[in-house]
This record gives sequence, structure tokens and C-alpha cells, in this order.
Amino acid sequence: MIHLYGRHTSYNVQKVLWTLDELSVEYEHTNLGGPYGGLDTAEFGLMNPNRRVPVLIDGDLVVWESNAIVRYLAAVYGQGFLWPLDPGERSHADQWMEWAANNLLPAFIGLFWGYYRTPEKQRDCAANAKLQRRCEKLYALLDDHLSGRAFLAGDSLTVGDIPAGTSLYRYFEMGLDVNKPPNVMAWYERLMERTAFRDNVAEPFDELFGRLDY
Ligand SMILES: N[C@@H](CCC(=O)N[C@@H](CS)C(=O)NCC(=O)O)C(=O)O
Repeated sequence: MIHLYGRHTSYNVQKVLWTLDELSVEYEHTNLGGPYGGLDTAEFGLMNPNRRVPVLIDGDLVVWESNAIVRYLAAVYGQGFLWPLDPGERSHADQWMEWAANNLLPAFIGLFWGYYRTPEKQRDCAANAKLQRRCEKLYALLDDHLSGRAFLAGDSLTVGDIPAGTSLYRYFEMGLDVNKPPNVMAWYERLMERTAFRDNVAEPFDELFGRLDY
């Protein structure tokens, strides 16, 4: 039995929950981290010396780093679906995972923490405005790429959609007046049609408002 550790409110855990449900894999889930605690135990340190979630156990295998977990699950349980069989097609899915990790995420997470998770009086408005401009440029790049495409790596959902797709709900719902590029919004609507996305990603997150501790 697969076991996932990590609080459901974590962006990185949500990527894995979404992936598991897309793949209809059976799993057990334990909320850890944030108000649930449990990351400072000796037992957890043996699973992940970084003391961060998510962590996935599949039999004897222990994996941490959310994108590594998403790739593992797709490779084992999603061949020809989330994990394209053709290496060239797969490289495009992979490319968007890397792009999200290295470009979109630093800007999006920076803005989410700088605006949404920081109490109003402590916010650095200039820094947040800069991060918002950076996000808008990156979502505009996604918008160009999505012209004539249903998903980031082609006509169907792949691992390439998971990291960037997981940002959409919080980005558009955190209360900022951000640009809404049409192709990105159409992609977001397509993701919203998926039960696995709605159940795990499109989840109210107001408990995180103005809360700087995990
Ligand atoms: N690069 C790591 C980041 C892991 C990470 O920073 N996780 C955060 C939650 S998003 C965490 O464990 N924070 C401590 C906590 O929630 O208590 C990944 O993608 O898995």
C-alpha cells in the first residue's frame, strides 16, 4: 500500500494528491507538517532528512521531493497517460515540470507568501508588485504556449501540467487583481473539470491567510 505523508494544504503535497487521484491509485494519507506537526520526530527524519513534506512510501521505497514523487508515480502507474511513452513527448512534459520549478514557482510562491501569508502591516508592497509583474510575464508565456493546445505537453494531461497547474487556484483566488490570460483561463477550466484537481487543488486556503508560520 502506498502511503503519502504531508498536510493537504501544502502546494507540494497537493501536486502528489492530484497525481495519485488521476492515476486512481489506492493510498493512505497522513497529514503532517504545519499545525499537524510530526516533522521533528526521529522516525520522520529517517524518511526525509530535510524534514519537509511530501514523503511517499511505496513498499520498501521512500521518496521525497514532490516532482520526483510525481514522476515516480506516473512512470509506474501512468504509462501512456500522465507519462507519455514516446521519449520526445515525455521530454516536453518534463520540460514544463522543470520550467515550473525553476521559473514559475519562485515567483508564485514568493507572491503567495509575500502577499497572502504575510500579515497586512508587514507586507512589502513594492516587492509584491515586482513579484506580481514577474508572475504575469510567466503566465503570459504559458498563455502563448497554450494557444492551440489543450494541455502543456499536447492534447492530453501529462505530468507537465501538474506543477504549473497546481499554482492556478491560489494564484487566481488569493485576492489580487491579476491579469487573466484567455488560454491560461481555458486550461484552468479544463483542469477544473477533473475531479482529482477539484478535490485536491481547488480547496479553500483561508486558514493560511496572514499566517507566516507553517
Ligand atoms: N522542494 C520540496 C519542498 C518541500 C517543502 O518545502 N515542503 C513544505 C510544505 S510546501 C514543508 O514541508 N514545510 C514544513 C511544514 O509544512 O511544516 C518539494 O517539492 O517537495
